[in-house]
Amino acid sequence: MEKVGLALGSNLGDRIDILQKASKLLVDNLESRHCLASGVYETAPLDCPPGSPSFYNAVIELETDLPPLELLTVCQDIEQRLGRPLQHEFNAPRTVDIDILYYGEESVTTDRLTVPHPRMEARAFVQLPLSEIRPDLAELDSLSDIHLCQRLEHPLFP
Ligand code: PH2
Ligand code: MG
Ligand code: MG
Repeated sequence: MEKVGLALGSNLGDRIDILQKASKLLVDNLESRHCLASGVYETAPLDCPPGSPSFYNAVIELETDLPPLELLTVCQDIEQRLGRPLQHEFNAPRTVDIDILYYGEESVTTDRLTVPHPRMEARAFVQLPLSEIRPDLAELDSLSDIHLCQRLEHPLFP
């Protein structure tokens, strides 16, 4: 069993409902008995097309026996079930994006997947929720976009 960190983001549709559904589908599909869930943050879009709606972001940690690429397939299947087309424009608004942040202590470099996530360190919309569940892994100093993240009252698991 490996502990895996997953970043969830939604900026299209009923964002809280979609994040809650995605979290439940992940726990159910992975049959994970371990689950750490951050709060949900509303965050300003970073590196997205002009006029993109704001995001809801959260991070969860689960455990799985699946190897990294099979875990990625599960994440992509759930993205599609929740209305995200498999082929999509770069950073276009999406019902849900599920990114693998870390997979235990493993590094993965393939065409489909790079773990740890190459951009997770610089992003407040990842580091802030991560700091709630794994403060040992988060680095909050020197984040330029931290003021663009607002913690909401909605729980990920209602
Ligand atoms: N995801 C991106 C690009 N930009 N900005 C915010 N605020 N939240 C995201 O989840 C996000 C983003 C690429 O997946
Ligand atoms: Mg992403
Ligand atoms: Mg993604």
